Amino acid sequence: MSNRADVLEANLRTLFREHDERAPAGLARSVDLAQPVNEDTTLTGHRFLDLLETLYVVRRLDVEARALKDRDEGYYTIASAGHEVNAAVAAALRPTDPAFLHYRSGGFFVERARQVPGQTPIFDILLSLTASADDPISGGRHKVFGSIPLWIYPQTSTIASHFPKAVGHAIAIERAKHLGLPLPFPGDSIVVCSAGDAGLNHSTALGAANAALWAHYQHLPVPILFVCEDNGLGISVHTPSGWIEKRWGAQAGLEYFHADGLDLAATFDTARRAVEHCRRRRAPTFLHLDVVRLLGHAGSDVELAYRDIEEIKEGEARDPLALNTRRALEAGLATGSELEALYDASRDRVERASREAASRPHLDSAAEIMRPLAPYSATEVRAEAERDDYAAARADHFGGVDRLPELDKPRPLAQLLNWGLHDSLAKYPEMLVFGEDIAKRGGVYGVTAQLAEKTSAGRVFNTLLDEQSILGMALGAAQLGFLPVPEIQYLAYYHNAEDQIRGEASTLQFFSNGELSNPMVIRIPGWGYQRGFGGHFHNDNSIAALRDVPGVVIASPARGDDAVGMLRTAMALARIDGRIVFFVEPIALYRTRDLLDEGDGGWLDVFPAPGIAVELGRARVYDDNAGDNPALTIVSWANGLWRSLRAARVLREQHSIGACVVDLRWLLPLDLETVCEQASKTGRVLIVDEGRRTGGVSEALVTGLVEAYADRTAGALPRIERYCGEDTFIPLGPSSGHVLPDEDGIVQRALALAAKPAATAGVATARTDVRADDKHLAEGS
Ligand SMILES: Cc1ncc(C[n+]2csc(CCOP(=O)(O)OP(=O)(O)O)c2C)c(N)n1
Ligand SMILES: [Mg+2]
Repeated sequence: MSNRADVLEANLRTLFREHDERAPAGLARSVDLAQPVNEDTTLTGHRFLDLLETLYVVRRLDVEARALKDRDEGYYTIASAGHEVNAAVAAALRPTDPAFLHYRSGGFFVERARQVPGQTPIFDILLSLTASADDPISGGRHKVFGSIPLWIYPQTSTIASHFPKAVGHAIAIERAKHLGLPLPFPGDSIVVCSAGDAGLNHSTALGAANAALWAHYQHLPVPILFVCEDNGLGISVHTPSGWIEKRWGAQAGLEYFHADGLDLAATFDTARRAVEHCRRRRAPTFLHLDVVRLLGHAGSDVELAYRDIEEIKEGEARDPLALNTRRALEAGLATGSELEALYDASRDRVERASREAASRPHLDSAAEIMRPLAPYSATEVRAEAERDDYAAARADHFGGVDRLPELDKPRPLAQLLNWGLHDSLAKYPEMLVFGEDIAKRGGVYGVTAQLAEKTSAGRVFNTLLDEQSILGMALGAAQLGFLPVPEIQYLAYYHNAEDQIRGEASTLQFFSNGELSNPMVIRIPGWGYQRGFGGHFHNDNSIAALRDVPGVVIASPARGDDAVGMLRTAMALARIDGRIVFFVEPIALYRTRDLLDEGDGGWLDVFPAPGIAVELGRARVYDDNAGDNPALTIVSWANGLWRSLRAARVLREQHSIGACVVDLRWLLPLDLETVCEQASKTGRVLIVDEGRRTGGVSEALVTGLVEAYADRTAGALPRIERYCGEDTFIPLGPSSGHVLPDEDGIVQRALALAAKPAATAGVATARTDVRADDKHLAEGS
C-alpha cells in the first residue's frame, strides 16, 4: 500500500475490529462517561470521545485536502496529521482566548469551534482549501486558520512571523485594562501562539519571546502561551534531539510545561496547568508537545527523498488516532464498532461538505480580490481628520486654553510634528506612541518630547531595541482597538523588520476579507542630507520596500503645517478605514527655519488649529515663482521640495525662467491629476527625487505621466526629465553631495530643459494618426 494515508486508515480499522473480536463480551460500554478516563487525568469519558471525534474529523480533512488537490479542486495540502492532539490545547482554553495558530493546528481549530454554538468548522476549512469566495474568513484569498467568532486570527505559512504581534496582543490586553479601555473578551484572557519546532529557531520567534521576557522581567504582565508542536522536523531537517527543551526549558521568567502531544489525556492535563499558570500569573508560558509528522510535509513532499521507509513507518506506528482509539477501547469508553461508526460518520461529513465546497464560486475579478486591500471612505476620513470636538481634552493636555500651540509663533517642522502628536494624543484616548528612546529622551530629534510626561502612564513608552518587536507591538495592539503610532528610529532600521508590515500587517485585511484590521501610523525619520550625521544608515533614501506593499499609504511632509494636516488625515485613515500609513519625515528639515535667505523664517509655520487637515493624495502647488508663462514644472517632495523652491527663485531672478513647483506630499497614492495639470501648463517636467534612481517614486511618476497622456486626446506628453539620487548607499561626510540632488543641479537641469522645445501638439497628433491606422487595419481585416 503506497498511499500512507491508506496505511494509517487500515491500521485504525484493524484496531476497531480486532478489539471487538477479542472482547465480544465487552461490547457494551463498561464505564461512566461522566468520570475521568483514568486516575491520572481530569479528562472525562465524554470529553475524551468528543476530542477523539475531532481527531477523526481533522484526519479526514487532511485526506480530503489531497483528494481535492488530485481533482484540481483544492489548493493546499499541508496537513495536521500527527499533530491532531493540539485539539486538547483548545479544550484547555476558553474560546475567547485569542489565538495565532501554526498551520498544523487543525485540531485546535475544530475543537474550539465545537465550543461555540452554530459553527461549521468542517465546511469552513474546506471552503478555505478550495479557495472559495464563500470562505468565511479570507473570502477565497488564502488558506488560513482563522475565524472571527472563534477569536482565531487568520494565519498562514510564514514561519514565526505571528510571534511579535501575539506578544504585542498579550501586552495590549493588560494595557487596555490599565487605561480603562473596553476589551472585547474577558479581562483575564490569555493569548495562545503556536509554532513548529524548526520555526522556534527563527529570529522572529526568539526576538518576540525575548520581548515578552524583557517586559515580564520588569513586572509587566504578558499573558502569552507559546505552544511548540515538536515533530522533530523542519521539512527535511531534523531538530537535534532534546533541543527544544534545552533551548526553551528552564529560563528565568518562562515557565516550561512538557507533554506527550500524542496523548489526549496527558496533553489536556498539562495544557490545563500551563493555561492556569499563564492566566493567573499573567506571565509568558511555554507548552512543549511532542508530536509526530505524518503524511509528509505537504502533499507535494516526496518524503522518501530524505527519510528511509523504516523511519516513516516508525512515525506511523505513533499515529495519535490509533493511540487514543486504543486508549478509548481499553478504557471501555466505546466499542470498536462504535468508534468505527464515529470515524465513518466523520469521513462522510467531510466528503459531503467537500463536494459542496468544491461547487462554490471562486473570486472572479481583480477588483473583487483587491477589495479589502485599501478601503477609503473619503467623506468619513475627511470628517474625522477635521473633527475638532476634543477642545477640553486639548486644553487639558496643553495646560490651558491660552497655551494652545496655534497661539504660538511660527515654528519648524520638528516642533509642529511634536505638537501634532500631542494634539492627536488628546484626540484619541486609544492612541499609543512607542519606540526606541521616544519617552524621556523625546526621540533622537526631540519629536516625541514631553509626550510621555503629558499622558497617562502606559500610553507613551520606550520599547526594547528590536524593530520587529516594536512593529509587532503595533500590530497586536491595533488588533485590539488601539491606534498605535510606533516610531522606527531611522528608515534603514525599518528594513530589518519589514516583514511585520509586508507579510503580516498589510495582509490582515486581505486574509480576513476586510473584517479585521490593524490600523497604525508608522513614523519613520528618514531621507538624506543630514549634516554632521552622515553615512548610509542615518541617511537611507530608499523607500522602495515601502512602496511595493499593497494597500499602504506613504506620507512624506516637507514642512510643519503640512505635517500636522497630514498627520490628522493619517490618523483618520487608520481609525476609519483601518489603514496602515507610513509617515516618512525628512530629518534634515526638522530644524530648518529659513527658505530663501538667512533669517527669512520661510520654513517656519504656525500650528494649524483643529479642523484643518490635508486631504489624502493631494499635492501642494507653489507657483509664486512661475510668472504668467512658466517654462517648466518641478515635481518633488521633502528635502527635494526645499531645494526646488530655492532653485526656482534662482531660475526666476537670475535667468528669468518661471518654474512652478509641486510638492507631492503623499508618495502613495500619487496626485497625478495635479502633476498632469501643472505639467500641461508648461510642457516640461523636471522630477527631483531624493530617493534612488531605481525603485524610487520618480519611476512611478514617469510611468504615471506617460500613461495619463496616452489616454488624452488633447495635449502632448510633456518633456520629462529625472534628477534622482544615485543607485548607491550614501557615503559619509561631504562626498554625499555627489550622489544626491542639490540646488545647483536642479538649476542646471532646469535651464537645459527649459532650452529644449516644449512638447507640442504634433506629438499627440502623430499618436492619434497611429491609432487611426490601427483602426483602419482592424476594419480592413
Ligand atoms: C520565514 C520562512 N522561511 C521558510 C519557510 C518555508 N517553510 C515552510 S514550513 C518550513 C519548516 C517548518 O518546520 P517546523 O517549524 O518544525 O513546522 P512543521 O512543519 O514541522 O510543523 C519551512 C522551512 C517559511 N514558511 N517561512
Ligand atoms: Mg517540525
